[in-house]
Amino acid sequence: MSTSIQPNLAHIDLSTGVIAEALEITERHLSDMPGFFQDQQTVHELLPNDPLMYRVYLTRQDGDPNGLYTGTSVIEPGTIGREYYMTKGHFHLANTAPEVYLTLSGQGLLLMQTHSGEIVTQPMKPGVMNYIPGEWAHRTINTGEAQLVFFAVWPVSAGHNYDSIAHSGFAQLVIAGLNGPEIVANPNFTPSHGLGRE
Ligand code: M6P
Ligand code: ZN
Repeated sequence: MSTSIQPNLAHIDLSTGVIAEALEITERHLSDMPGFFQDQQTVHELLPNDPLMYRVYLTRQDGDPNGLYTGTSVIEPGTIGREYYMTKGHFHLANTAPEVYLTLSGQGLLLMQTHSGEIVTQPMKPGVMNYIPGEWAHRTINTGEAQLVFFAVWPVSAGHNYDSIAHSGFAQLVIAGLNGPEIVANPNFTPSHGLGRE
């Protein structure tokens, strides 16, 4: 008798993002993001305390290559210099694989960009769904004073390509201005135009 993939159920706390049945919890601290923030002096000062930037709770359907991952991400509030806490950001290895985010609590921004230089920025707040097409790198940024909590769904086959973003950065930075978040050009962005294979 063959074993079929079983239906799954998970309990998600809508304010904290904690998934009771999470099979994997990933924590990313400042030390996991070398070179991601512009203000290296502040990074240097904060590294001994190595603050938590975000957690990812993941549920998995093992053995289903055509399946979907589901998870939550919880980004802490805070800034490094003037830049808000954010995720590393990535392209998908299978570069046609899309992803969906649904914000559960908090406030933030979603930066998206393609290898050919297109840029789209979308707000994230409770009840907002963001659809990220394949080929668009994506990074989330907590611009609020509480945790930013969102639910995500993406294909098992997608995979994460961190190298391109770690090397080039995003074209835009989100910084704390006098009247709230400001989106500014990243002076250190090195576009990977035309490479398309990272
Ligand atoms: C979302 C999804 C995950 C991703 C996580 C953190 O939950 O996109 O696939 O791992 O955010 O983002 P990153 O992997 O870029 O650190
Ligand atoms: Zn993704």
